[in-house]
Amino acid sequence: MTSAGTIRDWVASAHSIAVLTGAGISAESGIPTFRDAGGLWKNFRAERTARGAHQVTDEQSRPAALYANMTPEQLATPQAFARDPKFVWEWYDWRRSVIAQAEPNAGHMALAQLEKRTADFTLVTQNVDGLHDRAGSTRLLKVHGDIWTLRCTLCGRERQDLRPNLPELPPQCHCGGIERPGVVWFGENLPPEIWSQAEQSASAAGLFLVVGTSALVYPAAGLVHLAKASGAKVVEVNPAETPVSGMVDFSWRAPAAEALPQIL
Ligand code: BV8
Ligand code: ZN
Repeated sequence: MTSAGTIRDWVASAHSIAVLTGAGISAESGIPTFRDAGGLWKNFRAERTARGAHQVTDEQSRPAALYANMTPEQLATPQAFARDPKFVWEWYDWRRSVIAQAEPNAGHMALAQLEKRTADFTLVTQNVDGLHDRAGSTRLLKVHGDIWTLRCTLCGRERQDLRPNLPELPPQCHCGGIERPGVVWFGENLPPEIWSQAEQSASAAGLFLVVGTSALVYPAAGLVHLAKASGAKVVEVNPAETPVSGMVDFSWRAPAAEALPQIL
């Protein structure tokens, strides 16, 4: 029976370690995941409904049906932004306000510790929340971007803006262009340089940890298959089964903040 002890041995004997994280590692910090019941979308809608007045005026101008059952996959797209940048920004501004109230948890901290103890370590995250940065991770590849980065859609200028609620939505660049969140939307390519480093780390890893992801979004989920095919020991940490649970060496049914400190 594979135990925390066995994984600690794999950690100790691995010449290089790579990790892939998803929204699940930030769940215990109070940030809704994309898919779980509460979910990033339903909370946003619930909160808007609760706020009442503001929503009423806007909604009248929006075909309610269009948004009623929109999914993150539809909202996090260049098409949705082109159609209604203010609405998409309200979702991202709401998410920024939720993330700003959150703290990195023991799962984030354990990975920052593991980095310090491992000569060849790479942390690949799908999360845009910045909690790995705040936990002290430095060998970090943010393959889906960062919600705290703003990029001008006209001149391309990028800037960091850590204010939980932006004064103006959509925010404007000094060139007059509107700014978009510095994240990768569905149908958009991942940043090539960062992606090739992620692929390189997965294929070189002796131990590959996949933490808190439903492994449904590609090409990020493909890293698990790449690591396995390259001979890595693959350990999944997730309270629920996922499409990769059947191909990993050990699937640990536990929350990240509970499991990860045990492998140090
Ligand atoms: C692209 C940023 C080239 C924005 C995000 C191959 C097959 C099928 C489809 C495709 C394919 N290749 C491309 C596609 C299309 C698409 C895709 O994968 N679609 C999916 C939905 C089928 N991929 C793309 O569009 C990618 N781009 O391929 O470009 C191209 C170009 C043109 C045309 C075609 C291709 C871009 C994808 C990136 C999109 N941006 N985020 C934002 O955040 O707003 S994706 C976003 O959703 C997240 O970053 C993350 O990647 C994903 C959510 O997944 P998770 O993080 O895993 O979260 P989820 O809620 O799903 O699951 C949480 C898990 O945690 C659960 O398993 C749960 O059990 C677990 N959990 C809960 N609590 C805990 C826990 N685990 C541990 N501890 C706990 N306490
Ligand atoms: Zn600009």
